Amino acid sequence: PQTIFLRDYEAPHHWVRDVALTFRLAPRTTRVISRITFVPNELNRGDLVLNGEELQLIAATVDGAIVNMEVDDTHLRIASADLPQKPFVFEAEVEISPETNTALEGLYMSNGMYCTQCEAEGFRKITYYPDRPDVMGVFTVRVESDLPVLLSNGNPVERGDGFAVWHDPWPKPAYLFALVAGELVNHPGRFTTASGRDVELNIWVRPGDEDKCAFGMEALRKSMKWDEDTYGREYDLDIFNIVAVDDFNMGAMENKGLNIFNSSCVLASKETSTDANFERIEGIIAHEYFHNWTGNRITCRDWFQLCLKEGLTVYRDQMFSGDMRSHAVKRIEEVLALRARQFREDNGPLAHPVRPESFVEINNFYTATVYEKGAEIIGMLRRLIGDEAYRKGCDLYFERHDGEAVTIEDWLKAFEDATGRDLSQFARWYSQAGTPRLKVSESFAEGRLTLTFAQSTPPTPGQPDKAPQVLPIAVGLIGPNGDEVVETRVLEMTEATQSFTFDGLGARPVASILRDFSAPVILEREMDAATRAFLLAHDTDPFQKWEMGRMLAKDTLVALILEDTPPARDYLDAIRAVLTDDSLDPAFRALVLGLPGEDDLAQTLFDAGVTPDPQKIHDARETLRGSLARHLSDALPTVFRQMETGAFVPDADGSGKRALRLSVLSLLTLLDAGKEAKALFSKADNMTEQAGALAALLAAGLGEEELAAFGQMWRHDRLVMDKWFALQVALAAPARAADVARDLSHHPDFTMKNPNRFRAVFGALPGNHAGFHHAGGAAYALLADQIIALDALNPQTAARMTGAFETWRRYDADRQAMIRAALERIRAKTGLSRDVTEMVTRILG
Ligand code: HT7
Ligand code: ZN
Repeated sequence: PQTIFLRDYEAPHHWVRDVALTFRLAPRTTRVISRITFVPNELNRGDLVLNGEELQLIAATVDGAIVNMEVDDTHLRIASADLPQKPFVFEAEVEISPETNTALEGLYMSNGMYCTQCEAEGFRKITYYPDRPDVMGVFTVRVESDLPVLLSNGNPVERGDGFAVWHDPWPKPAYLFALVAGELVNHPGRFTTASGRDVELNIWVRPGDEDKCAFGMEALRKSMKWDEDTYGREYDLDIFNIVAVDDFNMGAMENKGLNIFNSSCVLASKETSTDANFERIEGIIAHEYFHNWTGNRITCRDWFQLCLKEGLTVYRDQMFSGDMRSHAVKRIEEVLALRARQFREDNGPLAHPVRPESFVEINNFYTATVYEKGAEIIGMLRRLIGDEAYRKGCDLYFERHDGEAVTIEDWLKAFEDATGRDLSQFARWYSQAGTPRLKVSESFAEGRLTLTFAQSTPPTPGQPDKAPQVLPIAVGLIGPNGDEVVETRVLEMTEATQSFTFDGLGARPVASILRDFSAPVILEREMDAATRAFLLAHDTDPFQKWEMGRMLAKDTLVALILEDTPPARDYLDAIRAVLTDDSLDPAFRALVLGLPGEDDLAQTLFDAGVTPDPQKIHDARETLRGSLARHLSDALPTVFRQMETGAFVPDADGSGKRALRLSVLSLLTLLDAGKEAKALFSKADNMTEQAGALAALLAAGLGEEELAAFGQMWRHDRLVMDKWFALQVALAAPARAADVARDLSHHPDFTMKNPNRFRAVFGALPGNHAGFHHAGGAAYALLADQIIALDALNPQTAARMTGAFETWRRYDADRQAMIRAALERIRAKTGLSRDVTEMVTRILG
């Protein structure tokens, strides 16, 4: 397959002025009639090059006349010599087959409903078009079908018997095109913008799901208000539609005025959704809505600039969620996710810069690095320049580039111009892959504390050498009596090695370094357990406070794994102090009680030069859970009762209490043979507690009956059944995990055609670390079989699943050989997609 390079970017030969599309919908014979006005690009004249895949061309003309054209599997090309050298109209009629489109890209069908997914390059499966984000056009769409609900982008202009016409006045790239047709019902709402525009809001769902839309609607209204208050950005159409679709490759899509959502990311009710689901839905609704400005009004020049819209929009949704809930808790959750997904990626064969320099299949670059590290970069920029300058730079960016398709350079230039700062070194964050290691050493003499930092970034594929990056390091100082003696200060590190001093200190303080996780680095700091416990007790920065508990837990687990050393009493007492401290937010206490995951521990051991043994890691974690349960046995029942919430409200307060209650329950279950968990399972009136109780039982090797009851109770609810599938695999005993997943893949409700269901089983399998890596390699072989089978239907989702193997070089020679064999078997499959081929090749290295 062909590799595309950033350095080869060339402007298109033709711009698009306007596009009129007519869709005559039929499951296997949809006709798409297009009328596109093209304008030659004076600065880069050449042939008309249109993308087109899986299209049956019926007819095409230029200004009404038949002209010579070359058509192959991927393009339609008309030579410049055969084209008018002024604006012209290209008309085409093609036929496509939505019903047989299992890749879920382009126009496809899901439960009898038509829907589209065009990002990144799906529009080319709908009609011939310059399917690249720098070509923006004004779309008018006529949808013809007998289905009752016919939707497209923009505002409705006409509705008649069997048809609807939509017009979107805002020029947009093809990847933001959307169409939906089906038997849907709506949950309506309204929003009046700051300037007085009255906007109709709708969430469209399958009949029966209408009682699960209220939370999403409220999240949408809050997002609209927040973007006005925080960024001065208003909505710009008369209507905003959201549609829930069951078969969807990712979470949601920000099509202009017509967001399409994976139903798991919008439908919510207390009976069927957990607190985590509610939080995620609120965040994703906000994310897609915020794209209206960061992505839609200002879009990307080319797909290498993906982080321009995704990193920024993730950062915006994170800040929104912090404002709606708790910034402290949100930040810890963000760091947990960043380390688990992005650091893991940055540390292995799939490492790539936030702005990659080449790709084979762009769908493989919707990664944690582009999204989450991209968001961290925005956070660092803001930390370095301050809140006011950040807003000034954003305002300038919006004012300067509205309606344009731009680059990271344009983004940074707005901040350089707004602040007068040179951001050329900062820009390395976009081009250098890998997670910087930051070593710190400390000295104290005559009231002066000196912190000396040294940064280095390990080699990553294609990038052997790295230059120093700009690191904002937030530091505060805690005096020996536990009081904060110096409040948070942001040190700006630009050199490979650099020292910073704090003067006028009476006694030697304890430094709290990298507060709020001010830069996405791995901090290497020598620190004894007593100092960690001191900061856990006294740090005023919630992230650092949590981090100290985390490190104590990690050290305890590593000592258990390597030397069988039982947990130190000091550690257990420190955890008890947090658990029983009523002045602390329950959500925070739950986070401190949570132990590092097995994958995290495997990486920690590998970094320390030890080959991880997955079973040993699993056993050590279970041993520590047992020790904690016994040590805290008197406190657990009390906290369990204190955290009862009464009526279910999916807010920060309620979800925090339930999180702590369930963490406690998971330990209690190890002591009471599941008595409390069984009782909670049967009386719970909400999914958080019902699924939490079931998880506690399964983790303790109990809960057979409850599992069966859960499956029976929810057999008609596809989203809850996804939980039923996933829990069994995630919490299976390591020796049984592959068998459980295999058996579930033969369950009558298992289908490969639904990505949510596939992920529930085969996304959960690598999540069961000791199960996935169980000796013998059954899980590796099973996952490889499944990826091969899925690839024939849905290459995009199949390619994502290969990431399970990205850490293969951590393990022993036997495991490496088995994983290599699995990957090579996938790669050898005839007809393998470009998506999976690229991923497997990169992972093998
Ligand atoms: N911008 C979207 C990314 C996306 C996507 C969404 C659904 C299906 C396939 C997709 N390919 C790319 C989602 C977002 O980041 O908001
Ligand atoms: Zn996005």
